[in-house]
Amino acid sequence: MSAANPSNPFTGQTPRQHRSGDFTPEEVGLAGRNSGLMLEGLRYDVTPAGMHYLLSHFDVPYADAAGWGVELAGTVQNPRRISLTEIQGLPSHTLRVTMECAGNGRIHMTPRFPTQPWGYEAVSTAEWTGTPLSHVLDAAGLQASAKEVAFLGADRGFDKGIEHNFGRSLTVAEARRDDVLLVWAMNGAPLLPQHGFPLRLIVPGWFGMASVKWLERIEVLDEPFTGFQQVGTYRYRSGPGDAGQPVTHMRVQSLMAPPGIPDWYTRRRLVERGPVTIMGRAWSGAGVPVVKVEFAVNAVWQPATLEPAAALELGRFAWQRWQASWAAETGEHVLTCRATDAKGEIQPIEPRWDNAGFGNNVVHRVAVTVR
Ligand SMILES: Nc1nc2c(c(=O)[nH]1)N[C@H]1C(S)=C(S)[C@@H](COP(=O)(O)O)O[C@H]1N2
Ligand SMILES: [Mo]
Repeated sequence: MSAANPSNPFTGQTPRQHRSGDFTPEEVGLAGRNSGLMLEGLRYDVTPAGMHYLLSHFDVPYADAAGWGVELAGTVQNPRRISLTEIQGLPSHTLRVTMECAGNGRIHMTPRFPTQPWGYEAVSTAEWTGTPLSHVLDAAGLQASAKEVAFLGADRGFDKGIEHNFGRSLTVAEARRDDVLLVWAMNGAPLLPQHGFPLRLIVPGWFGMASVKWLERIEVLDEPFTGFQQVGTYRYRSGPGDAGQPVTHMRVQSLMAPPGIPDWYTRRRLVERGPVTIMGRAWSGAGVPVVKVEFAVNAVWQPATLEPAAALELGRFAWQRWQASWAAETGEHVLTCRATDAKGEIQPIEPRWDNAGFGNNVVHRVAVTVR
């Protein structure tokens, strides 16, 4: 560690190296703070708030709703502060949205990048109530030169030696979509502190990092946003030297609720022989519906029954239920599911490499013993 900059004790940190095998104490510490959806929770159409997956980079801010407001700044006609009460007075609606962390599936890449060690479980669905962001952008009055809108949270910390508030941006066109919401309620109740109380952004169809929590500042920019969470991470990169491509929408994906009962430590499943109904969920990004789910026992594929995508606005961004029948025979088995979306994208059988483990939509496999 360098002593050259006493105001930043993290500048001289050794870059993290990819690794295999045992998890580091740091990875285990992050896994204890940031929880995943317990896969049995896939049975709920809407994930109960306390079961919703969680990812917070820094500390959860201790926030007071009474004094909360959002600073509107940058290339706007009326730079101003808009209070939470004023935002809540704007026309509101509720959207059912499936949100997935871009790092979901990271531990299935070998070697893995040491950070939040997600398996399959960083995904959930909630009903978010708020006002379209466009109402607030209209109140500020965007100037013609505006290109991007940046969203800054109240949480602050360091990553790779850089001190910053968590912040992300969208192009003006994307930010103006009527499904991009400023949200104050989750599943009909005020946001929980860890999910962004008292106000967050929800960007349906995108990976979770776009949905900035504890939103306190909106900055309209004439040029691309260069905040750390926009340019220093969330890029698909083949290796450390690659500039890469931005991580944006979710990829086609499916999961199953593991059948039977688990072993406490290994999570291996025990199922009784005979007919078993397997259920799960499938989704994709950018509001693209899933059109096919397949289910395999020991790599022999069969079609699953798939609930059609909701035609209604309420469910356009929500996962779809699927189910399949299995005549379970005594022995050891591997169950697998995979989805295909309306654009013809299909989940890969083996993970695609990414330097930081982003965007892994490899098929879900569950090992089962039948007795
Ligand atoms: N301010 C702020 N917003 C944030 C984050 C954060 O650390 N700080 N994490 C992002 C990431 S990476 C994800 S996946 C989602 C997770 O939202 P949840 O914790 O409500 O499930 O929030 C996003 N918004
Ligand atoms: Mo994330």
